[in-house]
Amino acid sequence: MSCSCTSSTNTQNELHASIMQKINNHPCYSQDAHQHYARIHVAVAPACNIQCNYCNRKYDCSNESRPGVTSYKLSPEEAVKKVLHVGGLIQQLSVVGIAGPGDGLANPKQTFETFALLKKYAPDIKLCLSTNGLMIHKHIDEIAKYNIEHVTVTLNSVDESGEIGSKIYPWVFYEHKKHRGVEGAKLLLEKQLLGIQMLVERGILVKVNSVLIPGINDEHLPLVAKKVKELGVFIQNVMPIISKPEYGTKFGLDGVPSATHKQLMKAQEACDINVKLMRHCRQCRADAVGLLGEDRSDEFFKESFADKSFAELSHHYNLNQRMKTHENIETWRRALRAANGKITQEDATNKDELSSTGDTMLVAVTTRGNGLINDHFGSAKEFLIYEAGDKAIKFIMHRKVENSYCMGKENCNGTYPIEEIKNALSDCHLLLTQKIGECPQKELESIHLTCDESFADEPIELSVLKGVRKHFFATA
Ligand code: CLF
Ligand code: SF4
Repeated sequence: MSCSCTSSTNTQNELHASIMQKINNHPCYSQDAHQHYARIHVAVAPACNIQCNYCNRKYDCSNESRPGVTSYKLSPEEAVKKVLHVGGLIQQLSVVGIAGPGDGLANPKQTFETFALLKKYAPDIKLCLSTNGLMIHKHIDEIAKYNIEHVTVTLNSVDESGEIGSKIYPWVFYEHKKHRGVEGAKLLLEKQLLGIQMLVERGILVKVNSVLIPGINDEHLPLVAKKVKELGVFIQNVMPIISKPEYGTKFGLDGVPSATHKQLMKAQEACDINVKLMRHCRQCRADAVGLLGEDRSDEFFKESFADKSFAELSHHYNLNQRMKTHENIETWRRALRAANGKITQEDATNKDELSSTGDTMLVAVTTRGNGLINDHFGSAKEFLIYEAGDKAIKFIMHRKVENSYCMGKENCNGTYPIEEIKNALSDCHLLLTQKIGECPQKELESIHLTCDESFADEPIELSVLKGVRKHFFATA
């Protein structure tokens, strides 16, 4: 006979194990998985039922994408053919998401037809949906029926008065009527909270995306985080608004600027107390393909898969080979974990958990994936940023730059775009990279950034800890 507290511990352990199993190979829900597994978005959902002031319908849904890029639209059949085609070539592909270009649940027919076909032809792949949350309550049974284990809801405000929401959403279209201003914002919030509650009750893992809009909801986001925690949401992703007049959005035209790294770090710090945060989002497009840090969408033209038969594509998808590839990835991850040891403190909310002196540094890393420091400084277009002390480290964010330092022989005009990189890394103390030339190293030293290539091809996390100990704590 077992006592009740033992059985409740067992239930909790089982719940934890089932969640870990669900997120293990989802690159967005697991920070660790994003170095190893890829996702594909299929652009089957063109329409939307609300208007966000940071969105221009000419482009993709900026709740799960960056504005300024358009995707080609796909029918459900074409979408599934694309998944089979890509999944055969990029075997780390583990998730299919529907994230626009409009809202998945404003296009329920296309969305659920796609998921139904995926269940049939690609049964090993995870299904993921992103939505503004207005219509979840109407489709909750279909979401459960197709075993969609991951749903992202964009929640930018929980202000019941509708004041903050009305500055973000000029209108909401619901049951044949356009609801404007405060009325629309209140209606949207009511349906979002109801929808999230229903998803959580069904055991579906919910991620909340919150767009950080300085001057509008930045001070309010900790309250969103608090609500998100109360609702049992798995993870929150605070995404900085990307805003420029040329994107043609209301905010862009009104001169609202993009949120800065500093503003994002401040907002993350304020929300971190309440909820587990996703910090590795790449604000990818509605037809994104590949690992989160890379964009391979332009490699896959419609002509390469649309006219092929499902039989031919299923053969190419090769379930058995994919299974073996995923087993190999898991073997590699186990080895990597053993090498890195227990040095990350993703839940640390104060510096003492990272450092015996209370001092921490920011460390930038260049990588092409697989959990290693395996990218040259010259070719890096993004940097992983860790906060590190002598005891432990914590992943903070990634930072992208428009241009890598070296633009390749074809594009080289004798100039090197270092200023943008210096700005992106201005608050960092250490750069760990596979290789860096003397000239850029001198440039970076001018902003007090130490460069070290002695950890080339080594596991990232262990190297970050060893790196700060070597350079700043003298305990290596
Ligand atoms: Fe796509 Fe979104 Fe699923 Fe991921 S993205 S639908 S949960 S599979 Fe990921 Fe891209 Fe960020 Fe989205 S990095 S924008 S959080
Ligand atoms: Fe645009 Fe997405 Fe907002 Fe719809 S939900 S208006 S597609 S950002």
